Amino acid sequence: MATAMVIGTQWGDEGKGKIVDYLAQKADVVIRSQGGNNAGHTVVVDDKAFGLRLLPSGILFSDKICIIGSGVVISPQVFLQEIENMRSQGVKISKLEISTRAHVIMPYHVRIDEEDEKLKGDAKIGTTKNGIGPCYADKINRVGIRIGDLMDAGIFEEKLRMNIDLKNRLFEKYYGCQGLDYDAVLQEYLGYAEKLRPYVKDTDYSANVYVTEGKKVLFEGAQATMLDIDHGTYPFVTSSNPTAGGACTGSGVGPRRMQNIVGVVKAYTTRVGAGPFPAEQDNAVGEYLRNTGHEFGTVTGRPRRCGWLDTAVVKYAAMLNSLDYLAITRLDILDDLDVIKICTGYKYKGEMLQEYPASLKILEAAEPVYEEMPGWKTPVSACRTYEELPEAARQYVERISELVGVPLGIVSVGPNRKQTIILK
Ligand code: 2SA
Ligand code: GDP
Ligand code: MG
Repeated sequence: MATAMVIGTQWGDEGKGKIVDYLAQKADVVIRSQGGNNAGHTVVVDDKAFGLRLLPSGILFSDKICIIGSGVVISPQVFLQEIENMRSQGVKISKLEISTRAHVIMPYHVRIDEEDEKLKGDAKIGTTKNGIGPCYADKINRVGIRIGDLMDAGIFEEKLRMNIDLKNRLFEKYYGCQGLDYDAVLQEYLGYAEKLRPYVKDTDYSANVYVTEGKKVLFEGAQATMLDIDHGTYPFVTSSNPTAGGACTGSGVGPRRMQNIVGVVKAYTTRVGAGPFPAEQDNAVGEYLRNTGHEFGTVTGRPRRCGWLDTAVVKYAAMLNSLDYLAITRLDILDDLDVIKICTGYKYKGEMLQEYPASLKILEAAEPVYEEMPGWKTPVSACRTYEELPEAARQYVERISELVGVPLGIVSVGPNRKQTIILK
C-alpha cells in the first residue's frame, strides 16, 4: 500500500472508524479531509471503546502521524477536549498536525445552526447542530476565519470584528435574539490559539512530502456519499464532500496519488436526520436492526432510522468514488434473521430507474424493489477466515459485490480489530 482511502457508501455510521483503525495498523500517516465534530467514530481496541469526533482514527496508535487537513472545520473547544479525553484514557498523542488553512467553527456558527433548524420547522435537516453548515457557508462566502488567522492576534481581531458585526445584525433583526459579545469571544479564542499553536502546520505541504517520501498514507472519510453536498440527497446532506474527491481537495494531495479506495458498506442501511431513505423499515425489522445494532447517534444519541441494504445506493457510491473494493461491516447484526432483503433498485411510474435520481420528488415516489436471501441463523462474530463464514453469509456478501460491481476486500463481523476478515 502506498495510499489508501476509506469512504462511507451510505448515509454514514457504516463503521469507517473501525476500518480506518484496522488499516492504520500498516499506515504511517492518517489524514482527515472534511467534516468536523459532526462525525462520530467508535473504535474498539482490546474491548475498550474510544469515541472520536474530530481526531483521525489513527490517533489510537502513538507512532502514526495524524493530520487534520485543510478541508476540515475545527471547533477548538472540541479539539482540545478530545485530546484531553484521549490522554486521560492513556492514548499518547505526539504526532498530530492541523492545517493552517482549516476553518474555525465559531460560537455564531453553532447558534445559526440551532436557530435555522428551529425556524425550518418540518423542513429541518436534522443536523448535529455543531455549526458545520454555517462554518462552511462562511468559507464559501469568503468571510471565514482560518486556523492561520487565529494564530495572528491582529488578523483574528479584525476578522472577528467584521463577523460579529455581521452576525449580530442577523441575530438581533432576523432571529430576534441577543448578539454575541465581541470581547468575550475574542478572549476565549485567543486562549485556544495558544493551545492549538504547537499543532498548526501547512499540512498541504507536509501531506505531500509524506506521500512523496513513500510513507503509507491513509485518507479517512467522515460522513458518507449520500450526505455529500454535491452528490447526496440534497438538501438533506452535510456541507462537505465525503466522496473521494473531497479527500484530494481537503488534504491538498492530488488525485493521481489516490489508490486502494475502500467503500465501507454496512450490511443494512441506517440514516440519522431527515431526508429520503427508500429502503427504510419503519416496522419490526427496523426495530430489530436498531436494537440489535444499538443504532443511536454517537454524537447526539439520536435513534438512527434503519432499513435493508440498498445496493442502488452503494452502486451509485461505487461510481462516484471509483471504489477499488468493498469493506462490508456489521454482518453479525443480521445473524438471527430468517430472511434478509436487499433493495436492488427503484421502480418509478412502472419502470425501473437506471440511474440514482437527483430529484427528491422522484426518489420519494420511487418504489423499492427487493430480492430475498435466506439468513444464516448462526453467530458469525467468532469467524476469522472467509471459509469459516456460513455459506448463506458468504452468498449474501458475494451477492452485494455482484450487484455493486466491486470486489470484496474486507468483511467485518464485530467491532474489534481481530473481528476482521481480509479477502485481498
Ligand atoms: P450536519 O451536522 O450539518 O453535518 O448535519 C447534516 C446532515 O448530515 C448528517 N450527519 C451524520 N449522519 C450520520 N452520522 C453522523 N455522525 C454522528 C454519528 C451523528 C450523531 O456518528 O452518529 O451522533 O447524530 C453525521 N454527521 C452529520 C446529519 O444527521 C444530517 O442529516
Ligand atoms: P462511522 O461513523 O462510520 O465510523 O461508524 P460509527 O462508529 O458511528 O458506528 C459504527 C459502530 O459499529 C461502532 O460502534 C463500531 O464499533 C461498530 N462496528 C464496526 N464494525 C462492526 C461489525 O462488524 N460488527 C459490529 N457488531 N459492530 C461493528
Ligand atoms: Mg458515525
